[in-house]
Amino acid sequence: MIAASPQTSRGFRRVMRCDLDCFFAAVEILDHPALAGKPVVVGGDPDRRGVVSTANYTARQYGVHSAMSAAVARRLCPHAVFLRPRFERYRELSARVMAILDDYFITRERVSIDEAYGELPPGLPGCRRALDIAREIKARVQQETGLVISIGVAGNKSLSKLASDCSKPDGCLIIKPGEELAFLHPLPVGRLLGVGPHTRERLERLGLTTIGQLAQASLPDLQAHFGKQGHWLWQLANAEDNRPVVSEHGPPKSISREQTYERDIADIERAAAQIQRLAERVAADASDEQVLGQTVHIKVKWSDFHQITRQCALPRATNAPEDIAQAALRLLHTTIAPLLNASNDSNASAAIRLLGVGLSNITDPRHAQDKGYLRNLRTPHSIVQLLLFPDLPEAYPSASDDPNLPSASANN
Ligand code: TTP
Ligand code: MG
Ligand code: MG
Repeated sequence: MIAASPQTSRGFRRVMRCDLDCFFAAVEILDHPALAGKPVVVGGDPDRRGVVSTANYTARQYGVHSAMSAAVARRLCPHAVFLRPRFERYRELSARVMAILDDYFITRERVSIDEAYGELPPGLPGCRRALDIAREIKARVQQETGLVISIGVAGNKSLSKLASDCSKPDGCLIIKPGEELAFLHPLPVGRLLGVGPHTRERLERLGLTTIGQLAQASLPDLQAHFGKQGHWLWQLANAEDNRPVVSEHGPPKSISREQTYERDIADIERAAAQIQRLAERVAADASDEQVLGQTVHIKVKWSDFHQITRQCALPRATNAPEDIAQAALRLLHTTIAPLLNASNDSNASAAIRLLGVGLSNITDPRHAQDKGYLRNLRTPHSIVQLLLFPDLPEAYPSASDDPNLPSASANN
């Protein structure tokens, strides 16, 4: 049996997943209080093959759900109020919720407009209880935005997602270390991350209807039926998921600039001047991000829309404009100029429509993965958390010995 709670000498993981309740519909009700208590469906036009984005919990009682045809939703719940989405307003509230979450996490990973994972400091004696942090987040989201957020906390991402989903609406569910399998195994296999209706049917045909049965199944058999996915599902069923919470504030994978030209470029001097300009902008972006890159690429889209990229490695990582420009110009002269000259002779329609310059193989000299952590230091809440986290002791009592460790499961 796999150890379900990853407990190390530095404490056990506490991953929190936060997801707003019926987000788009909740915003509409917030902005139009007369809708309170009514079934509300947000999405496309029921008369024009529209699709439901979401429905509030009142409309869900009639069987309305995301991704169903709006016409079907109207048949199921004719007295519902049907509204078109207002994405700008949703983005604004999403940003406000994410800013609240940033006050609490070492790392915060936004996974969609209304949900994020956060990595709390590891569970150790004397630390702030996950349940108290979750309750405070719920209260602040309610007070500062008027929205309801549901929260799950567990030792890994997939469990915390399941916990928050199971807690909805307006829920908070903590899976304590050691309780993972008791929570997970009675659930139907369809609740597992990545198990859609098709995979669920195939699992059920093999007699695997609960997550517990999947956990007990033979791994080679699962791999034979489902390949790599079989191994992954078996791991999830055994509460094993080592995926880190990754801040989107980490270094970018690449930095690039490109420009489409009103008039196609047919001569190499004009192309070189543009490449120089784009390279300088890329260097400025890299410098703003405080990162270096060791691969430079250029991109060319010809007037017939055919596109090519060419890249080269630099001897060292850099964000100096002269290094990037020199490499990009060398690529232009060695790989693009011959094609441009050839096209001038034979095929005038192959002039340049778009040019781009990019920097990749990025490194952050300040170890950018700590950026989110440093950003958190600015806020009073995080400082409180850090003060509660003095030097990590070498040895400490087990979870069950410590009254300060997450000790309660709660709904609402
Ligand atoms: P979800 O968090 O999946 O759903 P929800 O917030 O509406 O409801 P729940 O309480 O179950 O979390 O999605 C967030 C928003 O994303 C949702 O309000 C509307 C939008 N969305 C779509 O536009 N289409 C979809 O198929 C889904 C699932 C969501
Ligand atoms: Mg949601
Ligand atoms: Mg969501």
